[in-house]
Amino acid sequence: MSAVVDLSVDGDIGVLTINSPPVNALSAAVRDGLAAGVAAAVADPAVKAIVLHCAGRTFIAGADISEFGGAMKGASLPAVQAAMEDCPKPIIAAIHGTALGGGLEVALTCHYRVAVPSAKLGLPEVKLGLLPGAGGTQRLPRLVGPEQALKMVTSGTPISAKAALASGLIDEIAPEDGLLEAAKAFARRPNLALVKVRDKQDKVEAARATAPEMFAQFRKDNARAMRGFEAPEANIKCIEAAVNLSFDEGMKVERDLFVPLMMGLQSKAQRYVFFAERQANKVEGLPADAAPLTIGSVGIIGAGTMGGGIAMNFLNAGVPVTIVEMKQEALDRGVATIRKNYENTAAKGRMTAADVEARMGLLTPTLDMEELSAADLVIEAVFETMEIKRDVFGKLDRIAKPGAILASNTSYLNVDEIADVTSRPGSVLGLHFFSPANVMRLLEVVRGAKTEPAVLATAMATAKKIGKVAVVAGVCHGFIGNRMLSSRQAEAMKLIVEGATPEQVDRVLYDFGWPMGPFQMSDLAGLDIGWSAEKSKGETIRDRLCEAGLRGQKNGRGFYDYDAQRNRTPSPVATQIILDYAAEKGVNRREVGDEEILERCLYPMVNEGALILAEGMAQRASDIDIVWINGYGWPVYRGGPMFWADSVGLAKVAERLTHYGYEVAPLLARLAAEEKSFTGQF
Ligand code: T1G
Ligand code: NAD
Repeated sequence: MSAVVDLSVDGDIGVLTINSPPVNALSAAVRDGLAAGVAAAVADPAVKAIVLHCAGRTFIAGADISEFGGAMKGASLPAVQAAMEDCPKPIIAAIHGTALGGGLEVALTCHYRVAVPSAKLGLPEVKLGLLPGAGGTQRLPRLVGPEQALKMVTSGTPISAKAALASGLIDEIAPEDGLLEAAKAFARRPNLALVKVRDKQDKVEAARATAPEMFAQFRKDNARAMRGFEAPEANIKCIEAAVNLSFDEGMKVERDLFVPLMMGLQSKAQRYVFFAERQANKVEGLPADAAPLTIGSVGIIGAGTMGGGIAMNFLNAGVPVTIVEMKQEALDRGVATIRKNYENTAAKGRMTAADVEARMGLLTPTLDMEELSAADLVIEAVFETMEIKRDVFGKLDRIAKPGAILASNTSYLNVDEIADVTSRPGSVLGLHFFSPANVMRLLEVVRGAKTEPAVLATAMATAKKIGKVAVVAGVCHGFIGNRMLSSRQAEAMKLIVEGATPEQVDRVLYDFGWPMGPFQMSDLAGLDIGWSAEKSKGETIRDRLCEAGLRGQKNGRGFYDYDAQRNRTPSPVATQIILDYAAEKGVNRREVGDEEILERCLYPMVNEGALILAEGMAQRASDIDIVWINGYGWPVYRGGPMFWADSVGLAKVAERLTHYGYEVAPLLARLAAEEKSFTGQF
């Protein structure tokens, strides 16, 4: 047939096989191959029915995202789908791996669908700032009902084969190792009708009467999660059209809402992030033979806020963990927190009591660091002082087995200085998790000056194993994320001294798309992180807030006062401290506009990002964006700070930085002058 689609005939069954690694995406070649394959099968009198099957690890995982934004070549997807739906011979989709996006939409134009138990089926387009643009929003509700379809297209989360069978999305579950035979057997059923999903009206009509309430309630329940995104509401409108309009009218609504999303900046940003996340895992210059080492057991030192969360990642992946503390009370507290977290998850039905015990069963608490002698990887999460960390690594160096990887979860400190206290600096690196460590997807992998390639490769592979998005960072103060965060926090502090209020600054960044602003975040993290009463001299506003006993949410008093329900109101105490500080510094406070706040909080971050790139502390600009999206809540539909700066225009960013008295980073100045961008996306 074609390089990527083959038609073989087994008796009276034509088997169309797509073989286009890595994920059989619907590229032009695949579309052309499908069009030719269906035509050939129709023309072959021996063929009574057709099975659509994919080689490799998955069924079609969607349209080829890398083709978006370019001129479309080859057969159009609607044309291929029409040829399949209107085919005079039944077509059975044989699904394994993932049937996603355009892939599921192709399966929905087949007359029947068979899947193996491990298969996942979904329409994740909303995660790319899009909606299913090949009939998915009109055909899916006709099979599974509008309510289920609504959940699937607005969450983008695939469902299991079991759930797909229960909802009517598929017709049969095949044996895990017998998919093709089961699909052929299904195709040989006598008198198989040519069932066109587009003609199924029962479920949409049945929902019509109660639909308005259902859609209104859904919008209300999901308003917070959908805030700032354009695509979710467009998806909802399409499902509404499926309920209220004819199939063809609904298809027009889908098309009319799809195109502006596809052409829009949000989807451009989210597609960029899709590839950037996959790129981040690739370490430049790593020798091909730097094979990852096996991590069969992990040691963690410190069972505090971070140690406990880090442990859960490995327990979740079935890796035994030995956790060490200094005092029994701290150890008990740490272990109890882990168990409570699991029990909360079980209480929400997301895991069973047996799962809780299985994970806790993999955890060995101890006060004796010697028990780490067999661990393949040890992660230190003790207090953030160089002295304590060097002391711990000195001891660890004598205890850990040869070849063990020694990692620090330090937020800011110099990993090389920690490594130098050991006899094996090549086995040392930073593994910087983000709080809560069992939830946040980001892992900054801090490459030390002497970190060996295999150690780095192991860290990247381990990150994938525990479901983290790993980004390589160089050794500098605060690595990528915290280093840029410092510049934002510093500017935010200046702004409240000059006349803005913490509430105003927080509102501006909240409206930009962040879950919360810098002052709310400081209150949540705790105003006293890294603060000591002994050393405090009231030099900064934070010093003075802490000296006044304000600690943030943990004691209900910070930049905001918090009631028992955690509702916040601006703190008169904090406000007065800020006013007194400004007066003492002789600052004439003034009205500060929202745009100035946004520019002064974000442009310096970008400038710092340019310095980080130029120093090689990040491999690529998109890595910086992945850090901010997965570690600091940067709104994904704005693509991250570097992509966003490109969308604003680097000439403007440079001009505004100069206007605010910043020295523009040389890389930024050069790219602006050459009308280029950080990410190559503009
Ligand atoms: N298009 C192009 N490349 C893709 C791709 C796609 N749809 N999916 C994956 N890749 C590449 C990916 O970049 C990586 O490349 C390699 O495949 C392996 O992916 C009309 C508009 C399928 C669950 O959103 O969710 O259909 O880095 O590392 O962890 O309505 O990939 O090796 O060079 O992620 O095993 C909708 C996207 C498209 C699904 C596999 N579909 N893919 O995960 O491997 S829009 C999606 C995934 C659409 C229609 C619309 C995952 C996966 P490289 P990977 P994985
Ligand atoms: P924490 O104070 O909650 O916990 C530290 C734990 O280490 C305490 O329980 C303490 O008893 C234990 N400890 C100290 N010295 C020890 C030793 N010699 N042996 C065994 N246990 C010892 O602190 P945390 O917030 O979990 O931070 C730990 C590390 O993680 C720090 O380097 C911090 O900068 C970093 N970090 C923190 C966050 C965060 O948001 N809290 C995020 C990322 C990284």
